[in-house]
Amino acid sequence: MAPVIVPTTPFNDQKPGTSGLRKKVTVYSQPHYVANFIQSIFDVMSGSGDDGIQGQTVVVGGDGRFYNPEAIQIIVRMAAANGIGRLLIGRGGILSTPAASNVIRKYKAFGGIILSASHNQGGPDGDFGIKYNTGNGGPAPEKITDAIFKRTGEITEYRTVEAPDIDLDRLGASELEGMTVEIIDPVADYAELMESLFDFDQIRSLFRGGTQGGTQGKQFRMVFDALSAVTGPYATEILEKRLGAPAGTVLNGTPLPDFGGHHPDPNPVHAHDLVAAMTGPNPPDFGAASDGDGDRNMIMGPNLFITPSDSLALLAANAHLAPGYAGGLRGIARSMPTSRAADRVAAKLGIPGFETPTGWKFFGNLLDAGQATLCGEESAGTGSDHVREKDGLWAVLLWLNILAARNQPIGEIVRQHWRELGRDYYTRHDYEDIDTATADAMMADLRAALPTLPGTRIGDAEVKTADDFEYRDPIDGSISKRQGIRISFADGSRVVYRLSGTGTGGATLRVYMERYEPDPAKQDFDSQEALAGLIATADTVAGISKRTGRDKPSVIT
Ligand code: VG1
Ligand code: CO
Repeated sequence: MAPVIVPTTPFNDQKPGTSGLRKKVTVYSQPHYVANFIQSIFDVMSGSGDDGIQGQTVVVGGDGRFYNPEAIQIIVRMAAANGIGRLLIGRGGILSTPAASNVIRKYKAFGGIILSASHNQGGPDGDFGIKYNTGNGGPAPEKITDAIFKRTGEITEYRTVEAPDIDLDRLGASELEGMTVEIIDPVADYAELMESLFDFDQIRSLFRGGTQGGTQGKQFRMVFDALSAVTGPYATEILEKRLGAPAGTVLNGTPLPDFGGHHPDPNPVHAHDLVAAMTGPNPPDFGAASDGDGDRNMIMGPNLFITPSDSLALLAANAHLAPGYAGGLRGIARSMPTSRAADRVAAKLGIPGFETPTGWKFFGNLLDAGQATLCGEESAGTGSDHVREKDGLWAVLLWLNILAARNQPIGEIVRQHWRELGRDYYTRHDYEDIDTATADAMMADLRAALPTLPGTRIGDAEVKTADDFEYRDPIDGSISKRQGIRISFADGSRVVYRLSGTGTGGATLRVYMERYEPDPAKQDFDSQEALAGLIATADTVAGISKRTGRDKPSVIT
């Protein structure tokens, strides 16, 4: 049957942000909205001759949120009409973001379409998202997302076929208008990859009590909160089935289209079940959570929240204890607002440390070029060169491998690290859903003030440098401007301001604050207390409370 050509007109708001195009479900479910964006991806990737997407393998999967099945059926029909050779789809239309990255790489696919709005709320009034990943398994770089956006503004028609919905639940191959559709097990390939990186025997014996995980005389216990999102089946298979953790280790393990009404965002506010389990008189030895699409992680010890920035530094310092990293690391990359704890580890190991803009797409070139092995973001994203996305469960397994190998409680490992390299007190304050004009004006005024700030005093603090972060990719030379305002003070502390690029309502201002504390006697304070002075300074410099009328942030991590 010939493809059907459907006339359409452009939507003017299909500009991908930090990670794909995120919009409310009510926006995405408008007629032609998904189709226009998908056709724009296919048009941009069509190339000429052999270098285009036609005839190639493409991976499709999402985090299972509301509207996932409907969007996948639209994509399947359009892929057939656009001459895609083979689609690999996770069963039920589900693939975690890191699992999708792995499938793209393992099966040498041309690219992948990932459906997720990650940590954003789901459900009919929640958010949906679509992201294109290239053949390296990573999010498309800016030159491709810019081209896709340009195309969405010119589109006049899209191609589809008339065909019934395919059965997303039946494993195996079928054919649709000359295209092969293969439904694959979403967990199997990923679990195999994890087994190749970590010492599963050693972790198994940790759970069996063979080593004590530092909690002498009692069995090692952990909880993993999947937040009713995509990692539930992955965590249950790997932690409970393959590694022998007792049933019940995984909390909220069944993925729900609306995540049970919660934000699937692993931070101390939204991962409340995890925080409750890890707080109190007799908590488990180790706790973790992941986000909507499985690429983020949150790590806790007994009565201890480990910031993602510290987690990155500690994983880097100890990665050699896992078989996959026994040969050492090539380099460590962190996003600009992530604390400098990782840089101290890079310096100690004598390897390069890189500072990139926010968003995983900026790590791709460094990973592909073999210059960085571990990457991380303060927003609870950590990963390595095993895939080209951040990977929540991977981080949890690396931690488990380290705990099993060191046979020491996690709190002791963290404090020892601080004693040796110093502690970077760190916090992020988010002001969500503020008026867009107010947020833009605040950033514009900050930018305008940058040249005059160095040398001035704000309270006790003296500004040393102030700039708007500009990144030159060391591999392809591309330049990304206006990636966040950085203000450093004479005592080495730092404030960063940027606006979120993943929200769907109003603006979200993120303020990142950090201060280095080398003195072991001063490393055990609560971070909000330890940073109180800097928090006040950050408010004064930008006039946050005055301009927004908010007396406190919406979320503190
Ligand atoms: C946020 C985080 C960023 C992360 C991005 C996607 O972006 O800050 O570090 O890469 O989300 O993560 P923004 O622009 O809102 O600050 V995910 O897990 O939502 O794919
Ligand atoms: Co995510």
